[in-house]
This record gives sequence, C-alpha cells and structure tokens, in this order.
Amino acid sequence: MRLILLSLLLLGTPQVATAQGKSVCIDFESPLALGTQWDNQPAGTTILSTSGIDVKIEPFHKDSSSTFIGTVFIDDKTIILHPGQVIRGGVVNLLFDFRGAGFTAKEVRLTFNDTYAGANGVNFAVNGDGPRIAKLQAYPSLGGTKVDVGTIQTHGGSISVVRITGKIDTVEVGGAEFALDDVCALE
Ligand SMILES: [Ca+2]
Repeated sequence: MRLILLSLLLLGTPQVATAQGKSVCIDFESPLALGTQWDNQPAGTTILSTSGIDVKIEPFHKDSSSTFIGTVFIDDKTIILHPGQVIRGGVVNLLFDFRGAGFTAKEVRLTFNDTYAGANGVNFAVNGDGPRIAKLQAYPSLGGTKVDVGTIQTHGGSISVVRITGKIDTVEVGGAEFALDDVCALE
C-alpha cells in the first residue's frame, strides 16, 4: 500500500517541469469559483480554456447505444494528494484539447477519482480513439500513445493516476460519477 501511494504521489505530482521541456496544467483553482456549474450543454461546448488547454463537454457512453450529457461543476471535495478544487461530473465526459498549448504534448498526466462504486464503465479516449467503455487500465495503448495507470481502491470507488506518452492532441475521460484534478501536458 505504501509503495502504491508513493508511486501515485510521484506520478501525480503536478507541474513537474523537465529540464528543457515546457508544461501546462489545469488545476481548477481560483479564479474558478467554487460551485460553478455547467448543465445541459451541447456536445462540443468549450467550458474552460486555461494555459492553452481547452476543456469541452462530450457525451458519456453508458453502453454502445445510449449516451448522456449530465452536469459538471467545480467542487471543493478534494482528491487525496491533490489539495484544492476539483472538477466533478456525472454521466458526462470531458475532452481536454492540448493543441493550443504552444507545443506538441508528448506526455499528459491527470488524476481521476471514480466515485461510482463498482463501476467498470469509465469512458476513455486518446486522440479520438474511443471513447472506450471499461476500466482506465484496460487500454495500455490508445490513439497511438502508451497509457500507464496506477490505481488505488478507496471507500466507494478508486483513484487513478493516468500517464499518457506519445503525441497527444486530445484526451477524453468521463464516467457515471467522477472527479478530476491536475491535468498536465508536457512537451
Ligand atoms: Ca485542484
């Protein structure tokens, strides 16, 4: 358990700049106001644009035939090791577009808290390959990238640190009930 926590801590540390590389992050902190909510948005709506990262609403795929667009809001119920605000959603996907970052993203990291107990139906896509409906760790390669996922089980769900390497334009992730924090793209 200690080793897993340490791995998550190392993987999840935001804004780790490499020696020469640039990085951008979205951490959902102030000036984003606690409680800000996006409801009933059409697919493709850009709800946030920070440091060249656009965040768009996309449909959550419950299965191959049914999709939903639920609610997203800024919450102060933190994810362990990630103090501060998070973005929280229900039956909705969030698409992160890194093409405005001013550099080609070669690595993306994010922390995903699945709060829907027993769920296997997380949605996940990289570079438009998906959304796949399964646990995040079900796809070690996606959209021409390599995906590493470290997960710990928590009361009522799980926390996953996702690290994607390769050329990354977009990452889409969502679920029935989830929170996200510290989405970072590195050069
Ligand atoms: Ca945060």
